[in-house]
Amino acid sequence: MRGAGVIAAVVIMVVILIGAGFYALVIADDAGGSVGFQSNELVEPLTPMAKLPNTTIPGELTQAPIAAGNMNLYWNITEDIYAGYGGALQLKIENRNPGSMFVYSFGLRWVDGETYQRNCSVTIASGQSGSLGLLIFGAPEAGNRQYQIIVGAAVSNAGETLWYDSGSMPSTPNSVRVQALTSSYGANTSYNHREYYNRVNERIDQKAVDTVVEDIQKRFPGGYNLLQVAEAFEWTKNNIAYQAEASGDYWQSTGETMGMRSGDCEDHALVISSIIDGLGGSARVNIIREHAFPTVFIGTTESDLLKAERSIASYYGMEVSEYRMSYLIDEHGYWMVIDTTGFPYAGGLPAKSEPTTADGGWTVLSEYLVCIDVTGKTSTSLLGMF
Ligand SMILES: [Ca+2]
Repeated sequence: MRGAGVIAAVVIMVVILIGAGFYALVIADDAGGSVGFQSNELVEPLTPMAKLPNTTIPGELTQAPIAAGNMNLYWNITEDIYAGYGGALQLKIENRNPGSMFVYSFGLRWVDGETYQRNCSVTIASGQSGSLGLLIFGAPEAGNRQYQIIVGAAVSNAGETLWYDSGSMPSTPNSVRVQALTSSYGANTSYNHREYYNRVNERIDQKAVDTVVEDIQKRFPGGYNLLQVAEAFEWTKNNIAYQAEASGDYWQSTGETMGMRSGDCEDHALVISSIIDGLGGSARVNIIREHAFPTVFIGTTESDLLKAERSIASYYGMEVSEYRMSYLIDEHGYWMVIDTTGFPYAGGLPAKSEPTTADGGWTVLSEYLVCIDVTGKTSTSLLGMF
């Protein structure tokens, strides 16, 4: 699976390197140095592993069936699902059985096709709801298709003295249109365009997010690491409402967005970039046609990339084989996408982008890609061309 993803990424790298060479020559700050990150300033995150789910049924098993099928399923699924590449969903269950439910797996099964499932470890009391988390799934060829949500669970009697393993239970089928893969736009990539560089960095504000940063560091202690980055992604997605602008393109400062608790894509990008900056990491805001999305530096080598994928997968309770990361490559290394308005997880496909291969290649839907380093500094040189 990794092979084709790397091939796609290498194509992107060539484009970016050409852009980097060009802009390095023409952009300089007041002191005559180039603006943006130097290689030795980029901070590589640590890659700790979160605990994977324990799927052991939490009690004495009985062979005498206890009915378990009385539940309501709620799921958010990516608006677009692509041939081969698939999509992502988040599942929530309301337990309407008289006893507790222990859910040890869930997934998506294409009718007449493949099944994608993963382990989880969620106990839900009678009458309560529980979130099972994230599933990243593949898909069949383009066209009208049907899928079922499947839930693997055990249910207890009312006193929780005995548990019965109900196995894998499917939902009724749901219809969806699977989209065809697209071709790469071959976006022309440039770096630290002065106007955008200042527009981004004037609005970066560590102080406006310092309580969020402290809270993330308490929950995921130790040095700057990728579990903190995933938590920053989830915090921003869950606490800043997405609010499209009625007209115009107003870039809120981080302080404004934190006050309003809402904003559109660039406002989200600036908040999460400020949090990454506060955590000690290196972020970027990437501007494309009708969209802006952030990325975070994760390392220089393929081995760094794999460690990063394992760490982020573990944050979501997944094996690395169940996870897929979208990233960009340039002369510095790998930059993971953290677009809180795109696919609903750290490393998910950004908005205004589409997959180009079943194995993880993707393209922005834009003729240009302007990458802006989040340094928190602005550049005021009148000598610069940009
Ligand atoms: Ca805005």
